[in-house]
Amino acid sequence: MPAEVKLSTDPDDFIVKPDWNAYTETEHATWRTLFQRQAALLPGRACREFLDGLETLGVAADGIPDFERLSDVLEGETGWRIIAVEGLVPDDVFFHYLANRRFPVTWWIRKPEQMDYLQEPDAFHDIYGHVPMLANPVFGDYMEAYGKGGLKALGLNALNYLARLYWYTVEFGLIDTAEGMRIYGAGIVSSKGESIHCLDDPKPNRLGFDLLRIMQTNYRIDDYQESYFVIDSFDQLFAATAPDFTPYYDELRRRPMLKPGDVLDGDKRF
Ligand code: HBI
Ligand code: FE
Repeated sequence: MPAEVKLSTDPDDFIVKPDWNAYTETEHATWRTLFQRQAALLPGRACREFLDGLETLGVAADGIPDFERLSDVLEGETGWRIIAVEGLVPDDVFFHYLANRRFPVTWWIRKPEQMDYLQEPDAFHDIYGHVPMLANPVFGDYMEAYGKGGLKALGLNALNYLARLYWYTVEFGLIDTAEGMRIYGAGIVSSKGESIHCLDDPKPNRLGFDLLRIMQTNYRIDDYQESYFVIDSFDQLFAATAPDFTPYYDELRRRPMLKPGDVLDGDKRF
């Protein structure tokens, strides 16, 4: 970790200890409904690594998982642990967690009237969406490297660029597999509507992964994505993001910013 980064706050201050027994039957029922909706949709849509992760970790339909137990199983797979938090944490704290193979999981779950849309992450998005991929060794390494890169980006005033990489990969990424186009992004697999939109709707662009192109591209937080970026493999993603980004940021400052729906001549289209 770069020594020059001094955290704004003690990262331990954001960690909470939710009492699993305090979840209500309504809250577990919300989890079950969301889980079953996605379980009906995701075979043939989500990538094998995600579906394997759910199974390996025992993330299941019965109810909101016990965080400590889930964390212990995950640690046995890849050394990652989950920590419970109230919600969004400051950027530097978020990156510090990732750099140390800790994934912050929001402990609360949405209300029954919010099944289809949330502005902020909740336990279903964070656990169902993000945690299964952390059981994959290559993806786990990518997330750790992203955290280290995030701390570095803060020192270089380049957070806006790096945040787009997270958005278009970790949250809304697609992968081209031998069986066809598949989802790995947490923002998609935790959303019924977007799980269908990203693969079945002809409107959005599905463009080949291109690191600098992604970091030039603004994203929308208020609607389904207009563009998705497609990787060939998790090894490709890890390798492309391994170099020092400092010269990339210099290059990006010279490039124009792109709108979410823009398509360039050089883009590979799927
Ligand atoms: N905090 N708990 C939490 N979860 C996030 O996904 C998150 C965050 N803080 C900041 C943040 N994400 C973003 O700044 C990064 O994606 C860049
Ligand atoms: Fe997320």
